Amino acid sequence: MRTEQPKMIYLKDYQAPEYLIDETHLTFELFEDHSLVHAQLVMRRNPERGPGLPPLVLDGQQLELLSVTLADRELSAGDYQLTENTLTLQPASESFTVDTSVRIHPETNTALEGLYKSGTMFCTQCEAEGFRKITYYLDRPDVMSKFTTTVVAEQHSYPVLLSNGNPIASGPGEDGRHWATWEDPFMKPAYLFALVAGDLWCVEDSFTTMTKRNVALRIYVEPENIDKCQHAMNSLKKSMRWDEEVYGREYDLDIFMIVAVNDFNMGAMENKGLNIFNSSAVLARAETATDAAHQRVEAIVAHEYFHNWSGNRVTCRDWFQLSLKEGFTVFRDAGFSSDMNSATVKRIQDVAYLRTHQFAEDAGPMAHAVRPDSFIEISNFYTLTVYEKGSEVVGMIHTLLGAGGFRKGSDLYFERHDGQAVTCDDFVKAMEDANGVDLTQFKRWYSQAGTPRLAVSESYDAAAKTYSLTFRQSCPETPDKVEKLPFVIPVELGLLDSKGNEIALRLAGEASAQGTSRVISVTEAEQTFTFVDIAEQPLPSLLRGFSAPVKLSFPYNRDQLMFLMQHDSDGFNRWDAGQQLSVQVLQELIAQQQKGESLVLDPRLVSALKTVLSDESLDQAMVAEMLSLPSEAYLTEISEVADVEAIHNAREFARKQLADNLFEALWLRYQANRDLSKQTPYVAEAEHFARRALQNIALSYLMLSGKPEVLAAALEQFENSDNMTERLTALAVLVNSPFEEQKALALASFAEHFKDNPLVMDQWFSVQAGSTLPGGLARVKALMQHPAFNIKNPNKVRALVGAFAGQNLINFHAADGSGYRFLADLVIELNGFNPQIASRQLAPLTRWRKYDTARQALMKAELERILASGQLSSDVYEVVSKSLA
Ligand code: B3K
Ligand code: ZN
Repeated sequence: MRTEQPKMIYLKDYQAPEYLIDETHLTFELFEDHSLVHAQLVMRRNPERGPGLPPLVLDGQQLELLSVTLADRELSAGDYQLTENTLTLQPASESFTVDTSVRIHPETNTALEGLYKSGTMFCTQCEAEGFRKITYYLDRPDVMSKFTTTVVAEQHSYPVLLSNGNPIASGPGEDGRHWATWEDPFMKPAYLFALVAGDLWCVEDSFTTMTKRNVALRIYVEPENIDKCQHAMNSLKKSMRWDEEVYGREYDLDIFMIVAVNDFNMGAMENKGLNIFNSSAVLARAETATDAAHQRVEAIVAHEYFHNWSGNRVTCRDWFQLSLKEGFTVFRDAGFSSDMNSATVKRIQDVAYLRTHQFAEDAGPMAHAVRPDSFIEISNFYTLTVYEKGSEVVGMIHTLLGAGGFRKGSDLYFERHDGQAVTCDDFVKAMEDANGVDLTQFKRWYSQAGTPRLAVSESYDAAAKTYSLTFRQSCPETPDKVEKLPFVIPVELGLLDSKGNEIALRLAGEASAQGTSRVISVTEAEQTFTFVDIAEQPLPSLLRGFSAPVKLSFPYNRDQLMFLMQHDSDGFNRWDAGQQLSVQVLQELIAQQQKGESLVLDPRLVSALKTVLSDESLDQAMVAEMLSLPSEAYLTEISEVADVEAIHNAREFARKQLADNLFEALWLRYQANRDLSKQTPYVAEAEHFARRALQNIALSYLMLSGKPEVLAAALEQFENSDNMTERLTALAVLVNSPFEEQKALALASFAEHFKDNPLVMDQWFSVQAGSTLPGGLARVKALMQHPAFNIKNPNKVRALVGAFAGQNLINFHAADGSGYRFLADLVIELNGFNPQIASRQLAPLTRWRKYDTARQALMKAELERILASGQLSSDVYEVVSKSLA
């Protein structure tokens, strides 16, 4: 816990380090009640910083200094200065060695940063600034060093001793202890350091790289999970091949390891050669993990693997550049997932997520640019903006340069900067140089926060056969108050004629038409593009594939949206037309509800979805996506003032109407797919994901009918499924139904069956936390007393509290403020032992400006109560203080 006043750090203050660390030699002696860390740092003055020998200021937190030696002379207390966060020494020559010994306490480290224990095993998490909790160091990413690591521990409890790189020696020690030494030949910053010691089993495989080198692949887990690693291993091998084929990137060490741990603050970590994963991002098999969990494992394994090049070989100069590695790597993993599964469905899911959550972040008090220019606590900046919007920014470069041009740029980037710590500017420069283009204006995407709006209007001149589209861009003010200049917005578009055919696109001034779908760049505040040879009034299909992260508006009427749903050649835009239609219809219902009128659903939505549902040629996953109404969270995001009850009631009303009106069609598709499920063993592949997705969304609609045959079907699916995807959906529909007796029985039998599997129990918690039936908070409070709940375990907190506050909006936003009070109490408690998780859970309260004045006051009061609660971590302090500013 901090005692110093949190302070703002600015990008403009960046300076290269005064000293460099060429070699880092670490020895860890692990014990049950403390651990000792001996570090030998081979250092020199950074020639970039010129002559002179300024003091050497090493970072260190929560370390008990036992000894320090500078250039072979042991120092006494007067020879150095110690503060809460630093150790300062005075070097006497340009090159020297620093040796320190410190005592640390992984066994009581509940923040899960630095060296800590997860269950019985030791593990580390160093990014961003956790290494300073292990030893005194220059803990910044532009200090890259060659590491050797020796781990010494008791042999019986910790038979497996791992660190980065290749194993070079091991042997027995005294008193039943043993040791192992690892050497990492690649220079790396300290945030990529890792150590694991535990009683682990491993699944082993191998991969032959494009230059025919053999790489050993190992996934380490606790013994009871050894049967749940195959999917992650398959995903790893696919990722390695894909990165060779698509980016020309080959793996570089002789061994690649993944370790699964149960207590982890996020998904996973890309430590060099030794990725450490939240067990939820590794373990997957049919009986215990859903299709979504399988796809998440595949994506995260790929993401961490891809970091080996985008992050590790080429790393960040400073933490303001975080999106350099994260935005790019998300873009890479999205490309991989698209290639492994359905590209359109992947895009739909990513965009729905971005629009709901990143747009909300961008409109809230924590809004920041993809490359922020200040922060208090870097852990707060692992955000949707840095990751997801950062990926969109890289994606726009890809769109502007084309796949070939982008590949030339990435090749140049990796070649030019291998082994370096660089900036987002260096990335863009490589793209520019490889393609001979100027991206100066484009770079505003890195420095300007906020979601741009793009209002589009049309005009058709029948006599001249010209069709003009006028684009007006603007960007709302964000807390940084930075003036917004026009962005470069790539808009992919097409024009449809009245039969739904695509029209050849020729802009005024062009000699000939250039295809039927093309990208235009909007670069000015207002800009008009005129198409010629347009024989009839067309219907535009705009922002195909969501070619830029903007809020586009065009005055479509509902019939036009239905037309696009059927005829647009762009799958993403077909879905998006359906979403826009649903939004219009739902907003109408919300308005009816607010005026106290009786609710009437526009029958066009029913008939549009009926058409979708009866189209057997459509990818079933697409059908499932098109049947999914915009979420309450998204409807909240697009509201001026979100009316919690009206949004919930309108959406539930629409769902019930759709269920009643589409019953036959839903029932047919449900039964056909459930029959197939019964005949086919579980396969984790796109076509099967698609079939189950449609089956499950059909079931959740059908259940709203309350018909006994549907209840019987849900119970049948719950009891007989061989996989978690079907079983969990059946449980969820029962939990959200009025059938109290069946619900209670299902919950009890599920818990009894899976009580020893913590990841499955997380899903059991989430399903209940997400139930929008009245009494949500009481249910969540009761579940916190359940023996499987543990507030110290981040997965449990996310499964129960995160699901409640983030997804169960009608209960969380109860008008009496009880949900807010509950969350604030929890944040205050979490702040005491895990600041990163506390700060994450706080997010729903930061959105207070979206709600009515009564709720605003209640939410603000809770934020103020947190602020006044005493010793706040810098993590929580930053989010709360910015939210109240
Ligand atoms: N780089 C890590 C995230 C570290 C978060 C530190 N608070 C995982 C990832 O993005 O791959
Ligand atoms: Zn990452």
